[in-house]
Amino acid sequence: MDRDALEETLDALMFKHKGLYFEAIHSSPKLVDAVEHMEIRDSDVFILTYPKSGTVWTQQIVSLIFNEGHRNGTEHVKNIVRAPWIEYDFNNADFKSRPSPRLFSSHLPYYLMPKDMRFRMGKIIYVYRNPKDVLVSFYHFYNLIPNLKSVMNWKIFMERFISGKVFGGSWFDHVRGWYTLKEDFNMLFVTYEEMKKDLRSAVLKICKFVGINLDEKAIDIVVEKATFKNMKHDPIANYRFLPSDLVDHSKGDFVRKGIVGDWKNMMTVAQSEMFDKVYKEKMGDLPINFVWDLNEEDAS
Ligand code: PPS
Repeated sequence: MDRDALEETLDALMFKHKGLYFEAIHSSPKLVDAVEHMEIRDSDVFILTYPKSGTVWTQQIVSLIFNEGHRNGTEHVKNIVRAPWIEYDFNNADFKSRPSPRLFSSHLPYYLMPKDMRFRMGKIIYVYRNPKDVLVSFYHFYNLIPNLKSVMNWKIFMERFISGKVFGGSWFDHVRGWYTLKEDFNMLFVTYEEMKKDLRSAVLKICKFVGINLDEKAIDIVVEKATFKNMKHDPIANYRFLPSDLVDHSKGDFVRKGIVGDWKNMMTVAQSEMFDKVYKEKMGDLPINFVWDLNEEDAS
């Protein structure tokens, strides 16, 4: 497939609304618009991420923190039911009838969130990850889309990621927007890399933020059930329930590699340097540090 044909195929998977690209099968402009007017309860907890930054992992952690039945294994409810998406409709969830505390998931930028949240209503756990690993994870994710695997092109995908022509729009705008507006919202910032480095501390940090006190044993269970080893084989975390015309499960796992620094296996030196340059231009003025590799611990 030549470049134009591939770009056309990728474009057809999305729609653009209010400056952002959305996956077209589970969302619509109407659904996105409705989010703005969603009624918020103070006890609501939102797992907020740019795609491929640790959403499913955080859904697992938060759901384990909130639900004893999830910890002791008596409930096998899908993550998307425990913490439904607000801008994507997978299961026709009726938000209003849900008992508090309600958990939600979203990839939205700050400006499309429910209006009430600008008055610090509800809680947001914002998980972010170094963008080179996000890009690589995203590329592999697109390869799971039927018919794309054989035609995907790493170089073209990288260009599209940098220009924000992927599900969720621009990583740079997403992180910058949320970070800059953080005082307007009731937010906790957690990085994928800190979760990787010390999962227990990240779990405790989240517990403190959402105001839940678990005993040591319960914390042990949350941590154990949220390890990569456990989630790698969990059919729910891997979206195995999605039909094969949406996800080609034979091509790989959604919970794929789960490491920090996988970009080194994908990017050439020239590509990495080009990305660094873009990163510096777009994010250089922000006091955010990323860990690009857990061995190096370099934050630049
Ligand atoms: S999505 O599509 O936006 O909801 O994807 P998201 O869940 O945000 O990101 C998927 C990546 O998260 C990794 N993951 C984990 N890493 C470490 N530990 C655990 N437990 C874990 N669970 C999910 C998953 O493997 C994807 O990253 P990559 O780099 O592709 O492996």
